[in-house]
Amino acid sequence: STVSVVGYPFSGGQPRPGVDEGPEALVEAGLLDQIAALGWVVEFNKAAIAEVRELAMADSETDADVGKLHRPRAVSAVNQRVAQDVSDIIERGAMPLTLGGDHSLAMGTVSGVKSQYPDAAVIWVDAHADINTPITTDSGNLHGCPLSFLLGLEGTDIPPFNVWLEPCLRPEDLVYIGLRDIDAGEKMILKSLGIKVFTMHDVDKHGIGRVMEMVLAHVGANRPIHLSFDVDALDPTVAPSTGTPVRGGLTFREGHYITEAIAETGNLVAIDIVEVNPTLEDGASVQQTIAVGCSLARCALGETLL
Ligand code: DIR
Ligand code: MN
Ligand code: MN
Ligand code: MN
Repeated sequence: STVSVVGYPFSGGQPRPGVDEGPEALVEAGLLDQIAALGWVVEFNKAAIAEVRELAMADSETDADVGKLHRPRAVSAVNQRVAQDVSDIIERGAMPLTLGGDHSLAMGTVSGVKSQYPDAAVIWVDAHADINTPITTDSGNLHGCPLSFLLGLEGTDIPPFNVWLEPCLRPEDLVYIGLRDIDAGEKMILKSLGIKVFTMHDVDKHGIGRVMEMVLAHVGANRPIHLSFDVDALDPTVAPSTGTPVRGGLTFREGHYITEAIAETGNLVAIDIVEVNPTLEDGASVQQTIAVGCSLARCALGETLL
C-alpha cells in the first residue's frame, strides 16, 4: 500500500517563525526512505512545499485580524488546499502523512479525512486542547482553535472559513491524549460537550497501556482512525524544538506506544506530525526533535510491530 507524504511549510497559525521549516527538515532527515524501507510505496508531493509557501504569502500584507484571530486569510487559504489534497489522496487509495507546519493545518486534514470517511475518529495527541473558539481564544492564534471550527462551535461560522469548511466532527469522534495546558474556556467546552480526554494525570494514573485500551474502546472497532500528533505532547526533554513546550509530557516510549497501539488496530487512515520547529533550541535539540518526528511516523506505519 501507498503512503502519500505532503509537507505544508506553514507557520501562520502561531507567532513563532521556523515551524514552516519542519516538513523539509523531516524529509531531509530521510523520512521518505525510512518509510519505504518498511515496505510502503512512498509518494512525496514536493511541489506542495513551494505552492503552500506562495499561498501563505499571498495574503500576508492584507491579512488583518478578524476579531481576535491572527492571519485568518492565510490559515483559511492554506487549509482549503490541505483539505482537498488529503481528500484526493484517500480517494486514490493512499494514506496521507501530513508534515507540519503548525497545528492549524488540522482544519484541513480532518476536513479532508471526514469528506472521505464520515465515520472517522480523531485521536489528538497534544499538550493543548486546540479547541478555543474565536470568542474564547486569548492568544488569537489559530493553531489553538482548529477543533472548534471542525466541531462548528459558537463563533466559527465566519468568513473566510465558512466558504469551504463544513463542521464535520462530532464530539464523540474525538479523543485526546497528553493534555496538560488547557485554557479556562477550553475546559468549559470539553466538559459541556463531554469530550473524552486522557490528560497526563490519566497517563500517570493508569499507565499508557491502559490509557490506549480506553482510547481504542471509546473509538470502537473497525472505525477509520485519524492520528493528529502535535510533538509538544512529548516532554520537552524528548521534543525540545517546538513553539509551545510544556513540561511534564509524554516520555519517548509513551509517545511511540500511542502510535504503535493505533498501528496495531489496522484502522489508521491518516497521520499528522506537526509543530516541529527546526529553528528553536540548539543543534542537538533540533536533531533530536526531527528524529523523534520521523520515528513517530515510522511507528504509526508499523515499524516496531511484529
Ligand atoms: C493556547 C495554546 N491554548 C492558545 N495553544 C497551543 O493559544 O489557544 N496549541 N500552543 O498548540
Ligand atoms: Mn496542537
Ligand atoms: Mn500543542
Ligand atoms: Mn496575539
